[in-house]
Amino acid sequence: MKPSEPDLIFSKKQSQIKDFTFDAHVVEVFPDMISRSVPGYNTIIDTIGRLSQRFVTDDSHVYDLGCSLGAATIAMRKAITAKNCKIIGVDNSSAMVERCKMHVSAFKGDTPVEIIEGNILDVVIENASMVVLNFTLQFIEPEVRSTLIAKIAKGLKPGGLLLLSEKISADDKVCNELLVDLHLDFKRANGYSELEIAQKRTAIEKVMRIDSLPEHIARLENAGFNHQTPWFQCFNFFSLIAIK
Ligand code: GEK
Repeated sequence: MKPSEPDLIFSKKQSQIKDFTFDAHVVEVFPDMISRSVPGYNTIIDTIGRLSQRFVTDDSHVYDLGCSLGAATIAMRKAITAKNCKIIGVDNSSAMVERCKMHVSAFKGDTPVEIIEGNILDVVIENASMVVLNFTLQFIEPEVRSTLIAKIAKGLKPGGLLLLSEKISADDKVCNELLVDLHLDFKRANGYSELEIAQKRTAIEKVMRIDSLPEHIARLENAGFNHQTPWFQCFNFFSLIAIK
């Protein structure tokens, strides 16, 4: 597996900052970028593996929506003990998909994996025992998020699990500012400069639109999930499990 290059994408002053895309440059640095930017990322990936051992049932499908380089897919493939299952990873960045296929093939495993280049809004979800949306929903147009969550709920078998991780905003303004500040301190502690932080924020603000925790909870309830709880939160990043 190709090791990650250090993320220096926003380290030099850019005269014009373009909207962030998951292109070939981002692919090269992605593991470094996500682990230095998302608090708890490795814990969440490990836990996705653990949950797959519990929730994935024989003869079912598992979906990793917005799979990037396949970290969650690989964690699940290592942990799944159910028989005759298939993991389907989907991402609409061709650069991500190409590298993801290389990563997945570097790890042997009994569960077959199919990595598809496509829009998760168009993918059919059926016979699913587990669906992962690990920091992907925030990149989907807000108007269609409910439709996507409803499609996932419909495609899950009874007792099936959705794992949803997102960056969130707190409804209370004072608390929200504090969480944002604590996250910026986390990025500074991981070596990002003020210039890198500011330029990344400008690049991402139009493509990543975040919801509050109550908005997520209401959307899941409306989609028909019977049980749900956040299981992880660090600053303004959370991960939640919802069971049909
Ligand atoms: C991980 N889950 O490492 N259809 C398919 N893919 C999409 C779409 C879409 N409509 N929109 C965005 N993506 C991963 C991390 S990263 C999160 C997920 C981040 C893809 C996009 O190409 C990117 O690979 C991924 O969603 C979001 O566990 O970088 O903050």
